[in-house]
Amino acid sequence: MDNKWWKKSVIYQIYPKTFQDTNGDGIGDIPGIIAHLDYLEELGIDAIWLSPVYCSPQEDNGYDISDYQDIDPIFGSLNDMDRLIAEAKKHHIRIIMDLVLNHTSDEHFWFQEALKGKDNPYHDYYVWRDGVEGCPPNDLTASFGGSIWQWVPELGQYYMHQFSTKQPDLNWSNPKLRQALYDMINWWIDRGIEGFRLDVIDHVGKVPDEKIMVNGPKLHDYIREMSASTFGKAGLVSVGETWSATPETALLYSNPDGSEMSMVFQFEHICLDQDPDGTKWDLRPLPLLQFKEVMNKWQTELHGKGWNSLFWDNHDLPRIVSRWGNDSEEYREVSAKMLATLLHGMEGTPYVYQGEELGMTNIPLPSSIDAYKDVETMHAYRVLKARGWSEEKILQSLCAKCRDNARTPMQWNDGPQAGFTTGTPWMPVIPNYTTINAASQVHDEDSVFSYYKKLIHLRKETPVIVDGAFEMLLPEDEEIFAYRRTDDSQTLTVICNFYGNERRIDADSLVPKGSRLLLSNYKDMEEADLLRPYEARMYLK
Ligand code: TEU
Ligand code: CA
Repeated sequence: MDNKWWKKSVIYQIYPKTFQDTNGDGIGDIPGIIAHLDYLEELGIDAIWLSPVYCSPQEDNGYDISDYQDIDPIFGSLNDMDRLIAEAKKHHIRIIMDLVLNHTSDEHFWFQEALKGKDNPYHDYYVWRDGVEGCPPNDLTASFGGSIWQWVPELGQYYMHQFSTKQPDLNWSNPKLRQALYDMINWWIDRGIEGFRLDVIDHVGKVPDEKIMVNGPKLHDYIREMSASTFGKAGLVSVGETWSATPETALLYSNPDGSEMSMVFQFEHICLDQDPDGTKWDLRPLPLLQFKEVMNKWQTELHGKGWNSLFWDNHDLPRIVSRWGNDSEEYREVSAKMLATLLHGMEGTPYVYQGEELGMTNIPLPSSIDAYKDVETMHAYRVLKARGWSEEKILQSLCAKCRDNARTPMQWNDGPQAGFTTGTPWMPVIPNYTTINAASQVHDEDSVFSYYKKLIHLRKETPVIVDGAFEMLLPEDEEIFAYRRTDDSQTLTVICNFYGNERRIDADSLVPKGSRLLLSNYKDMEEADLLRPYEARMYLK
């Protein structure tokens, strides 16, 4: 096994806006992260992936950057960032920054200059097409609504934006733009940043004239050039966000020769609980057999030749316990632990999204759209209305899937505003903070927090979890997710009852003789052949 630190590590994602406010303005900030480094060290994570804290008009909560080399005053200052890097290091925690390189904010200096004229040196940093007003170059639509083409009357040109109109796409075919991005990345590396998450990196090689948005012909050349000029050269960790990834492309992205990135986030499993011909709002229950096939495929096809990332949640996704677990009072903890066991026994680098380690839930079904704030949610509301959906049906769908679910304040304690702020939080706290919060879990051995802590430690102590070969057990079973990991000296067996009913199994045939129970989400094993609701077990031999 090679000694890359991130192969034995767990990375924790922080969405700074809702992690911890320290000055009462209702918005989380960098000093708030520094204040919780003890908590994160206690959990045992090795690195923080920090969602964007750069200067931004916050159209898309920081994924619209107006200055890559400064911190938005709502989050603090560059000085605070330097302090975070230094303090985190004392806690043995590395800082991974989010790089949004496919687009900037329209308020970025480069775009402001680009608007000044076709011969401005920054004009070609963005994607422009001449056209006739009212006739965009093609009919492609943007993620957050409307055409990807926005008319600028002063220039008689359209600029391209795959997300909101306030997020103009950068033109990666311009080598000057690419170099400017690499210089910026190196400036952060010099400040002590130890890794990067690359937002929608599979989009940067777009060829709009051929309607190619992802996996453009130059994509891998660009990534290799960037890596060789920046994080790859420095030997840092890098993770690409790639909704289009297949195991085949992931083998390129995460080639162990280090020429591209360390790993990518793939979303095949994440898209299974939607109508395959529809959008994420067209709900369907998770098809367990298909889910098992997908996980099996990624585990086996990347083994030894690439590297997986493992995640349930991030700032764009609903909370896993509400999604594929059971967030009722009775089963919330046990199902959150089951899902954690299922994921943390696999090969790859696990990511924990803030609050996941507490079993934080989705926002309860709201009575009106006013409960939500996200630009994607607002767009979806208009689209679904136009489809003729009832208010009730729309809200149910948004409740299940919208990104706001992940963006409520972190639940620190049962005091006012869950301890997140002394002011009014920019996003309301979920009322269940009185029972689901960090303060009540950190010292409770049976809490979801303590369970995550154990899983994180197990990865460090158990080589087979890091790089053992994966084998799916009971592939045809419609209720149980079970698998085995093996290397030369160890065998790990993971058995999870995915649902809330009891199930009989033949433990002897699944668990090798001489194995011991490493971890379980139930206190006492009553009967080896009986799995209780959401029961999860991890055995080691
Ligand atoms: O997300 C990529 C992306 O395509 C999302 O819009 C995704 O499809 C959606 O959230 C799922 O419904 C990244 C960031 O993670 C996201 O927060 C940004 O809004 C987006 O890029 C634009 O930068
Ligand atoms: Ca604040």
